[in-house]
Amino acid sequence: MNIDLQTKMKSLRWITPGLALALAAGFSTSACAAEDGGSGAAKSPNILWIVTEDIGCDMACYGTKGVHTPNLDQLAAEGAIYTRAYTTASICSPSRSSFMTGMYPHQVFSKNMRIREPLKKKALPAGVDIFTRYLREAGYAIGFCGHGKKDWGFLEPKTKPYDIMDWDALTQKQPFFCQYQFYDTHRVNKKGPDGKVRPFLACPEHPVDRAAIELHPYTPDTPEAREELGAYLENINLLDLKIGKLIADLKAKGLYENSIIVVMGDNGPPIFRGKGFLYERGIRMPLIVRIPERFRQKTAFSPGTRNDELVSALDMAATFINLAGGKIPDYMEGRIFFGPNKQPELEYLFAMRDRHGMNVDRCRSVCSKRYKYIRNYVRGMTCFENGLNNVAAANAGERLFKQGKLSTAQAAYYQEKPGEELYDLEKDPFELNNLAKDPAHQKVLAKLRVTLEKWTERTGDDGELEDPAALAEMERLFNEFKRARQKK
Ligand SMILES: [Ca+2]
Repeated sequence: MNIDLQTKMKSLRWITPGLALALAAGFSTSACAAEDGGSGAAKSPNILWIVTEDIGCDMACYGTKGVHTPNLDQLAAEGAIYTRAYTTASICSPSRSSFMTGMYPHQVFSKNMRIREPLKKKALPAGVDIFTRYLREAGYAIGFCGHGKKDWGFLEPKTKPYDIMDWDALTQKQPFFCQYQFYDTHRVNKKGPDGKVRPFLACPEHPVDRAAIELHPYTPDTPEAREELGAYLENINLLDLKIGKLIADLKAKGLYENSIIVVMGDNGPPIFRGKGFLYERGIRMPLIVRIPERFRQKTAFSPGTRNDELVSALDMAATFINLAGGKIPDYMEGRIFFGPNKQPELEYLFAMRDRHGMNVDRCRSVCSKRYKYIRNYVRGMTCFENGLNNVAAANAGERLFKQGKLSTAQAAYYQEKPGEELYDLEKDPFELNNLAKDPAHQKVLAKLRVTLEKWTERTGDDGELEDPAALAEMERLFNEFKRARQKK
């Protein structure tokens, strides 16, 4: 063991009364005791942080029908399921840049989705770093396993963010922090054995019945939408199988009862109102936390808890550093959302969307426990243009829209976005009834508008769109790249 005295002292807070008695009696209570040189001190917990892709709260434990997710459901049954957890951006690069630093995307120069020449990536602001550094400083071995996507919008910092990329090698170290990533729920557009291009990988073990899927009311009900949503849900079944194997391996290694497990997504699924949008489908992520009994203390939750606190992806950094007994840097925006020193729930969470590829937009949102306010700064755009164009389900919906065959809720996707949107999430969870012009809600609207403005000022969100000349050059290079790829 290579933990300094300070870290060891901090780890003592994890001793439960029962364990303290056992230790006093000289019992070896776990497989870890031997690694502690026989001192009997409770070790700091391992932290296994499972990061999944483009996913919503679509597991059986969240109430979704027709999926087969026994492993995630079991984690939720043994731990806590969070129903109001949000990312800060609705697409990979800004979201990941944000949760890996504990800062909002624009604070780390990453509000736009990926930076290509001639736009230059910037280094992180002075003093800001990837949060894994603070866990390493607290004595943790830092692992990065599974799918190796970083996708940060800033230059990689000089301090190495990860030490070990091999799961078996990492789990030899105690305590470890592992960011274990799965790509499965990301769209792949691969040819299947029948030669047909499938948007997602299949899960033959647990297929999803497309006809039985419950579509959200804003989704045009077409065979294309059912196929895409069904394929996406089937991928969640596939993801669940893989997470099950990972947990089985953790158990086989004797580490399950010594590891805190956190499962979360990076942004919403690539379907209507999902990835690319600040609606619930775009930024509300699944979040499941399991704490082994030996690290559960009075302030922590009991197994099977449903937690409706507002939690941000920004909270991961602060929470993990705290679990490791490290020092949380002052610049971080997040709070400790569980564990010792848990901090109170925030009144508001903020999210943003800017340029995605060549799709320029600028939207901001603030949500409270009850309401969500969205500000759309670029006018004259539809959701269709803003996100899912060239996707079969969206195109099929457009055909019906042109024929006047969509409901009001479905048609909104193909109509100009309003400048301001206000939703009562309690009464209207699908965000169908925009209250921004409702006289009865002007006070709420004004309050959220001011809250967003204050946040804009405090966090230095300049919101400026990029230089049009640089964007035009980037578009030219992007199209060149696309043409070259098509020729292959
Ligand atoms: Ca993603």
